[in-house]
Amino acid sequence: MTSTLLPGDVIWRNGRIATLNPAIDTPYGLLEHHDLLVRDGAIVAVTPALTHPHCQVIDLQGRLVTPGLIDCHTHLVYGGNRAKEWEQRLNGVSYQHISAQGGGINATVNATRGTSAQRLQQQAQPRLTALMAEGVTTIEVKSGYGLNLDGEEKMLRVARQLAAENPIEVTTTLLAAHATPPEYKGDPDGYIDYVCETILPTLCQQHLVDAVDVFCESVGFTLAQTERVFAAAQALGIPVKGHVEQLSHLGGAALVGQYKGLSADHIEYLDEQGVLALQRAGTVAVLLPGAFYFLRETQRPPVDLLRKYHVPMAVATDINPGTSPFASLHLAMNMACVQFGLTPEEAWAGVTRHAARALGRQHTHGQLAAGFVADFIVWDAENPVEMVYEPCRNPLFSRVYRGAAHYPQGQS
Ligand code: DI6
Ligand code: FE
Repeated sequence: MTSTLLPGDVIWRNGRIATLNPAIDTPYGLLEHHDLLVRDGAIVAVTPALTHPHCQVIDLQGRLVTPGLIDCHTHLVYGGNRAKEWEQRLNGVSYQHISAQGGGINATVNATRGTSAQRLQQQAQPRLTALMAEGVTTIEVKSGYGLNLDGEEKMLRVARQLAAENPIEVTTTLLAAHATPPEYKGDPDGYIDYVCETILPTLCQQHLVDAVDVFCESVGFTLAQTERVFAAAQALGIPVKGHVEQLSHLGGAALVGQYKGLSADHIEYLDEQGVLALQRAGTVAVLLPGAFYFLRETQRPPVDLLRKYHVPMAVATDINPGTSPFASLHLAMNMACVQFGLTPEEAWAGVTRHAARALGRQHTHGQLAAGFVADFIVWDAENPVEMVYEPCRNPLFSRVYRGAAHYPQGQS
């Protein structure tokens, strides 16, 4: 099968292929002097020196190749920004005071509701472009700043439109249970009714929802409210994930495990019981060091316990205007190493194969192996550690999405 070449096949010749395939027992699953055989946007083989009577050959000239990066937790689409609020906070104004003046998540809800879909898309595009320029080929985008049917639908449609207009795969997550909107002030249970009975089923029916997320936190929703949303999602056959144990320990990660969720995200306050629940469920732990940094947190996620129980760790940007205004997955990898003690190889697994699992795409994305999508990055770098070590120097040479190469301006 692997050596039967067909017209139209493309051989990417002589790369140093960091496959991130855990079955290959070298750092990063690295294979020297290997070729990638690509057919119809997918990888058919990773082998040494293919012969090529009829098909196109692209010479990698010994360059490093990795899987395309996957940012598995983002709030990429939003209106406005919260720069003034951040400045106020650094000038000593309390978060409660800012919230009482309509700040915080609800400030972004206001701005997002008041911005047209077209404008939201225009504003999200530079953030997406920045991530793509670093080699991101799959991204998850959450709703959560509409908090009513129209607003959530608008955000998810913008995410789908970005996918239609860019060489990137976008998965959409409904985060209607992000905060209680002003119309339901004092009645979060009433809002959860509306989420479960109206927003979720309507948007699922429109095929806008790949997964469902809840902000399970003292400033978000209780464990019981979270469970109601998870049960409604499960009844519709939609996988769940959670913003859990970020600022306190409520038991949200164990609940995500109970629902065999895709991922438990943030998890600074996760305990050993919660780690075991993730292990049993096969749920990914998503680390978000940008939010940890921006909020000047001191409680670190339990990386040693996650390692001990072999819970896969992903790393994502969490890009959002309130707690992580960074469109850089390289920087998130660097922060995961510096702040949380991941090794660079763990950080790479966190933005490739483990991030793929957090999106339910572990059988097709996040590794360079036969049967996986032909999403890969060619780098002018010796070693994958360089992108983690020096996050502001981007050595991307070319970005290949479904077998088609995109070169940054000025190269070809
Ligand atoms: N956790 C966070 O850190 C963000 N959302 C969430 O669930 C905050 C988002 C924001 O402040 O706009
Ligand atoms: Fe988030």
